[in-house]
Amino acid sequence: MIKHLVVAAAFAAVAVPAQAVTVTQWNFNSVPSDASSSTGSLVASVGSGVASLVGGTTATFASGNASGGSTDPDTSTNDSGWNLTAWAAQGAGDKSRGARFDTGTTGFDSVVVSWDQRHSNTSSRYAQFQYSTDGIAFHDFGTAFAADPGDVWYNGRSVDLSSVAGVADNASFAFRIVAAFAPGESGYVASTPGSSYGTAGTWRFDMVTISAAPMAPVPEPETCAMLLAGLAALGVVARRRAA
Ligand SMILES: [Ca+2]
Ligand SMILES: [Ca+2]
Repeated sequence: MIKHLVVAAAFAAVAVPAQAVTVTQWNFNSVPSDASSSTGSLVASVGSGVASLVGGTTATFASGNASGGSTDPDTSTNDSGWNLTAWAAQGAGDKSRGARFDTGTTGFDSVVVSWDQRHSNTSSRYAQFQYSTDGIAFHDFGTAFAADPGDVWYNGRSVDLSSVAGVADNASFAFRIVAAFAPGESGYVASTPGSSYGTAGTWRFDMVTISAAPMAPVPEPETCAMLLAGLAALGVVARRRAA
């Protein structure tokens, strides 16, 4: 009886998937609140990580509430988004400018990244998500996210990296979101139809979130041996009792 319970418990521990948790998140809001969206913070609001600019973009903080708003539960005047501009010239620098986030995934698997993103009318319509497993080389994941039109928040953009080798349990994991040429073309397209792409357009980020599942600790070989020995002993006792 005891043996059966132990075996059942062991299988249950293996079969139940760990719940996803928020590993790192940026809401870009000032701490403490200063009631101004034009001031904000690049310090992660949950966990830790580094947010940085890629390829010559510059950034300010601007409202997370304007244009319909992000999903930030803080809808006060302190709700900021990270507002990027200074994009590459038309026809140049495909996938070279945007935002980068270094978080690492040590101790976690089933990694999902999500974020809210507002496109201005003249900003690049296409936003390509890229990941890195060494912090150096970045690889496209999926096709680019497309905005149509601009001056709108596209909330809950999400990529599921759980099947990508090297993403789980990796201190060097990083990702970036960069402006991409229109598919099959040699230049950018503005987010709003009829507008012209401009280097002064803006992308605004909010609620950049890394969700993942804590990995079960891997038992040491000695622990496995002890567990098997224990089960064997229980089996002997059970047989003796049955005899
Ligand atoms: Ca503020
Ligand atoms: Ca915010």
